[in-house]
Amino acid sequence: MFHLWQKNITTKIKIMKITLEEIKELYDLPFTTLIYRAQEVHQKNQDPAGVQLCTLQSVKTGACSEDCAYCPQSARYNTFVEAEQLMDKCSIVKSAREAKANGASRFCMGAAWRSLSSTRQFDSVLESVQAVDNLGMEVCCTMGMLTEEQAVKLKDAGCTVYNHNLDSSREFYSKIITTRTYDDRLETLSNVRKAGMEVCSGGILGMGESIDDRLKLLHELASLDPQPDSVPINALIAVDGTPMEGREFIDSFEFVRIIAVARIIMPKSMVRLSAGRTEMNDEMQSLCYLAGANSIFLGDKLLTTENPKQSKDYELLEKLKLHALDPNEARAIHAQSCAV
Ligand code: SAM
Ligand code: DTB
Ligand code: SF4
Repeated sequence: MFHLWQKNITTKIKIMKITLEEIKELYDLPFTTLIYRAQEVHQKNQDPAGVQLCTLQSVKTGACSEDCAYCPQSARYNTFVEAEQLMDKCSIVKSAREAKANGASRFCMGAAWRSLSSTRQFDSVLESVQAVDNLGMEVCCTMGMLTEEQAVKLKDAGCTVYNHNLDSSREFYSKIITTRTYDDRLETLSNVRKAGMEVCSGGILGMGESIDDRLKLLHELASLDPQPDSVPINALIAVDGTPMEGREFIDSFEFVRIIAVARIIMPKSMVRLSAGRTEMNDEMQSLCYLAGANSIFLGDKLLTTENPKQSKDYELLEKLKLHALDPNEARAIHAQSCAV
């Protein structure tokens, strides 16, 4: 079945359009065959022992006007998050230096905004981006909706990647967010591409969506042309005070299957094991690596919630004899698919 949508053309890989039906067939394969297929694609298209290490810093926390049902930073829910102003350049650079010293190659700045609406704050973000870029780190931002003009300014300041998740299927999206639309999301992704930044886009699993919703999300992501450079797969962290409070953690095998399908249909993308790793034991995370995940967030905190201890992550990588990917290696892998 592999040859149906993926065909070697000389040395380059041409991504064929995959249908939702084909994605469903993959998802329903016997687990052993699915993992085998994912490994086959992984070994051919990625450094099989490389894991990209990214660090997150929340540079503006809480008090967000949006109503994303999963998010502890929405002003509409009463959660543990305390709102903080936009961090200044010096504090951001200090945090980036620490991340670099700890082995991270990508520094991702997150802001709880609907969009970058204030000129003063946007100018401050541009200065911080430039300063982190000067440290020689790969700079990523995730700050809500962007116009094409803003995207160009961010890119010119040294931001190489923009994270903006589709989060779920088009149908399920309107059940978890009412303050913006799926098309708003797609438009920002298109502006990011037009500006020449890399696209990082993925979603969240375990919010009450069906398996079909998850596969439709993968179909949307894989149909972006070019495909996203990285695909973060988050497991919902059900935070008290949000409408998701008390929701059970996603089934491990359903999660691993999604990682494997993502790897098969987006062979050149970095597949990032994102939120929810504190709930996953070493065995489950190893299964995710086996299924084709090759990127994680390193550091004790995500934006506002906990992440595994860094020392614990390094211990597991060592046990599995996996190594940290340097930024150029990760970029070179994806560049091959973008050249087609
Ligand atoms: N405000 C920006 C936005 O919405 O694009 C950037 C920050 S937002 C927190 C980035 C992503 O974090 C969301 O799109 C969602 O996928 C993920 N996220 C937020 N809260 C989460 C939670 N409780 N569990 C898992 N993932 C979560
Ligand atoms: C992504 O997909 N996951 C990260 C990053 N992109 C910005 C954020 C996860 C946030 C989890 C909840 C929190 O810590 O606030
Ligand atoms: Fe705001 Fe982003 Fe959280 Fe939605 S996910 S409430 S836009 S910070």
